[in-house]
Amino acid sequence: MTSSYLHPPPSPASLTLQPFPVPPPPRLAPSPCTLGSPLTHSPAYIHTHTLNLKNRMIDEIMDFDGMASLSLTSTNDVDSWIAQLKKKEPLSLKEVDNLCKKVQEVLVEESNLVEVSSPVTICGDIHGQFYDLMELFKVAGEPPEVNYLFMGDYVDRGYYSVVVVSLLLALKLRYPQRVTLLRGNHESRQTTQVYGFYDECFSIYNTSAAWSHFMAVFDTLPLSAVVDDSILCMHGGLSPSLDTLDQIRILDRFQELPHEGAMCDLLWSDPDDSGWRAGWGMNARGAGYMWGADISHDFTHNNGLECVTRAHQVMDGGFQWCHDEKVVTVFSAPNYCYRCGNLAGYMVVEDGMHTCHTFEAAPREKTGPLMRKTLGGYFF
Ligand SMILES: [Mn+2]
Repeated sequence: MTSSYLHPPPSPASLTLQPFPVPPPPRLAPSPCTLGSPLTHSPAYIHTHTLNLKNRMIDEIMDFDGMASLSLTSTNDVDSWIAQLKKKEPLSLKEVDNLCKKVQEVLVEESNLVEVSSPVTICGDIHGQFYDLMELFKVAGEPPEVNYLFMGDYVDRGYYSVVVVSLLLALKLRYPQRVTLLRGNHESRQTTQVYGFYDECFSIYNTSAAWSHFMAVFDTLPLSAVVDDSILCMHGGLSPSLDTLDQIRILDRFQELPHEGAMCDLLWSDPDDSGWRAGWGMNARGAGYMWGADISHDFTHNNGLECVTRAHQVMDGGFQWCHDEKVVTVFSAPNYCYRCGNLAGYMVVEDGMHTCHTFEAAPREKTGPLMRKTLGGYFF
């Protein structure tokens, strides 16, 4: 595979820029603030799950290109949800419940490591920046015309996490083979209770029920993807507990994001570009590791990969390569938190090439109310 990409403007500081460092998650047993529970594999759950799958089988029809699809009525429902969400109007609580239950049925069938074929457009953090997600679709194309792989962090920080994550889940439900959604470290109970999503759910629905429905979906999101058997994608990065792709495949991901271990590292780690033999190091975030270029070289070589594509860190130029071009960070929230001034990036993989592109934030006058009472404290 040949590669072709544009280098961002030099910005040595951007690799380590952490304008909003995430405090370490407490390394404690579940506390009283850990609301809700992961998927319960009780006999009752399994019974319901089996029934749901059976109903889905009955509902399914094959659409024009052979994809398993929802029944005509359901498809119309999902299309109307998508149209409503594109207008920035949240779904009703009942619709959120319905959407979350249906999309879980799709997600539980996916591997921890989703195998994706090009052409596909790979994106990093979105963080509730609705207008900027619309800008991405305007610049890079919309599903289903363009296949998308999102690498997590759909919620928190921005003003419109509810409509952003609802829209992405609805697109996943509508076009399951054309949209891939991975889990980010913000798709967790603990992080969303600190960085805005819980409060936004509560302010819209006057109950924590919608938040609980979304959390149940987050517990089913895949952890990683591999594009054309060549580009490994995840939100954070590598783990000292993972030497092979098969070790990712056998993890039990159906749970709240743990504070340590392989699943945690995939969603929290960052590359360390300080020297060739950096090895494994502590991560100042308090979760995940820092890994050096030596690790990237060995991991890609041993697993027959061209490179690792990940998100998780804001990049001034929207994307940035490191580790001798074995690792690229792609961040898709332009002007992160409406004040960082960064470009956003995305990576297009097609015809055996991968090319990074950038886009700017949507016009400021369209970004809506600049302060929301329930969110202001987390920004300033
Ligand atoms: Mn992140």
